Amino acid sequence: MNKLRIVDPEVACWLEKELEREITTIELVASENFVYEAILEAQGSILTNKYAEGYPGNRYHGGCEYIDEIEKLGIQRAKDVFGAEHANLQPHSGVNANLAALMALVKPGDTILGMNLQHGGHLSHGSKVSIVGRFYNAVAYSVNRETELIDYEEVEKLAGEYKPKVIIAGASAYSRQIDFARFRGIADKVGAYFMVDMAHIAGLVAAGLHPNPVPHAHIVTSTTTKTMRGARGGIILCKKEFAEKVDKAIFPGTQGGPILQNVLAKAVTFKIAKTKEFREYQQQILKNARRMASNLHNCGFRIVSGGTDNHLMLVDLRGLGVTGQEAEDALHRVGITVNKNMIPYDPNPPAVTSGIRIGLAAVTSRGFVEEDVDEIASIICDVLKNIKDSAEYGRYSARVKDLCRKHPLYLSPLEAGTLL
Ligand code: DSN
Repeated sequence: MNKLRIVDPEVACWLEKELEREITTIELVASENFVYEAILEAQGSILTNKYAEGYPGNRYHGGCEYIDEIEKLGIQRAKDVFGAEHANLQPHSGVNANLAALMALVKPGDTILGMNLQHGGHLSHGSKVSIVGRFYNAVAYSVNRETELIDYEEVEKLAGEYKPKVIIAGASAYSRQIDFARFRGIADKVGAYFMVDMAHIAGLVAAGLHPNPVPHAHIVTSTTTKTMRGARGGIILCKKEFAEKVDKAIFPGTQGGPILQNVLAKAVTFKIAKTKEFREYQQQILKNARRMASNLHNCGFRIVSGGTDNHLMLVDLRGLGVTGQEAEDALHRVGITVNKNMIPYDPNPPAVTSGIRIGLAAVTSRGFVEEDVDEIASIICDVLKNIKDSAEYGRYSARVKDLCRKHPLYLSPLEAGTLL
């Protein structure tokens, strides 16, 4: 940061503050993570200088001989990790990946069927406030009111009724495994394409700890952040028959030049994803998530759907008479970061909510194990059960700082190991 401090001390100061925040607080936002230092180096590299519209061997700018090698390597690694026939590493983000995937499969005005945003889906799966909801005739499926699991019977019923051209599976706030084979069966029945957005669970999929959607879906999109713990940005995986359409939907369809430092970082992400340490990391995420859900349950909180199969959970706070916003604010004051989140059939609006979402990927990157999760859960429990008693907040903050000191950021076993 030496140069940045000289050139722009004002933003350098805020950047240092953000680093301090990350080091001194407990990060439980389910879509966030702490990347490997190799990823930071790749994303801060001189590839930001380069333009390379097009694809390896077929560019619209000169001087791409090394870029081509990097992108080809990244594509090959992505295909290896997920068993895909084709990969595109250029989407700037998960939403860009979803837009391009839809552009490759359907025309504006066509009907698509995705998961209800308020039941755990993503904005870009058809919400009216997203460009996807404006371009396409989006219909949404729900989770069952009793089980809070995806209602596959409703998916089938809606698919029969609306005859969508694409059915989308994948979620931002769903803690259970998704039955991709069942989705594909429904899609085949009505002649729809099947698309999966695996952004949240991609790391678990890469490690073989969540069923892989790639064999079932026509197109799979993802980000390489979240559980992948890698580059900022999106990817698209697909069968060979969609390769050309997908590539054209990214460039020139919806993007210009790729962000090459991110493409480089994606290549590194996929190299790391093949290591034994990465698999162990993903296993620990699952152990930590289960431990958190069981501790919060024992403390009297209701976990949506009764538990978790992945890295996250939704906590229903209605029993405490606390809203999601109040919980987020109170936890923030003691140094624990979560986000308020709608629970299925939430009586409160999105800006208030009745729940919080908790993810374990980031703290697991710091080296937190089950006994540390016990302490986080105990702090959450104490804060939320005594939310009005702010005199106690100092004590809770001290417990948070103790945990952060125990597991300093950016000194994980993987960094210390022989790989990087
Ligand atoms: N939907 C955002 C989240 O899950 O936090 C990002 O994908």
